Amino acid sequence: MKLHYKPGACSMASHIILNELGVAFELDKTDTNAGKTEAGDNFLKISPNGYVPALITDDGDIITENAAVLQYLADQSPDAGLAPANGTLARTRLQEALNFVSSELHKSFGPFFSGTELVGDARQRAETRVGRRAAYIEQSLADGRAFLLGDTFTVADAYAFVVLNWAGFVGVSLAAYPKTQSYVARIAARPAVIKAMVAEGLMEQPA
Ligand SMILES: N[C@@H](CCC(=O)N[C@@H](CS)C(=O)NCC(=O)O)C(=O)O
Repeated sequence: MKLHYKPGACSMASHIILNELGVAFELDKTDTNAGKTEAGDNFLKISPNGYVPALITDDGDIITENAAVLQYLADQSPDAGLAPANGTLARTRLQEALNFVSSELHKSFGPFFSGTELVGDARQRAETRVGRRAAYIEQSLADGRAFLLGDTFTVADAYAFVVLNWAGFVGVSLAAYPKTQSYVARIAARPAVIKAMVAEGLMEQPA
């Protein structure tokens, strides 16, 4: 398998899951602005929307969209328990969480990455919107559960972690959401996460 990624982008969720699964894979650092892959291919021919993640399976099929890539990866190794079985209510809950992370939490960070400096009222509005989405995560963790679906880490947690981790990067405080902060720290400590962050150049290898 090959994962097209950009350092620190949402594609890191799939990178984390590939590490969690311990399967063989290649990485291709992709320049979405230039539309070029590290190997020199035209990325728009691989992913017509021009964004990561794009996963190329061992059979050469191309899968895009975080929610689809993450579930595909989890389904390759069902014994790893990174997604509940298809057809169950628990799987629907996973899809509910993945869709929330994708269309609500992830997109709430859009204004911070628009390429235009975010100041004044526009920044305030964007911060408020991130805060609303973080508040929902906080509420989801209110019963003391360790992860979004309960006490088991799933692909939705990898995706939520990557997006929540952007808060520090763009200078948005999550201090009002202590359970969410602990949740982020808990996931950040996973060896698969550290490995992905080191490989993407986001942190040094811990001693
Ligand atoms: N709907 C897509 C969105 C993916 C997305 O927003 N990818 C960003 C990185 S987090 C990207 O590649 N942006 C570059 C671009 O749009 O040129 C998904 O869920 O996979």
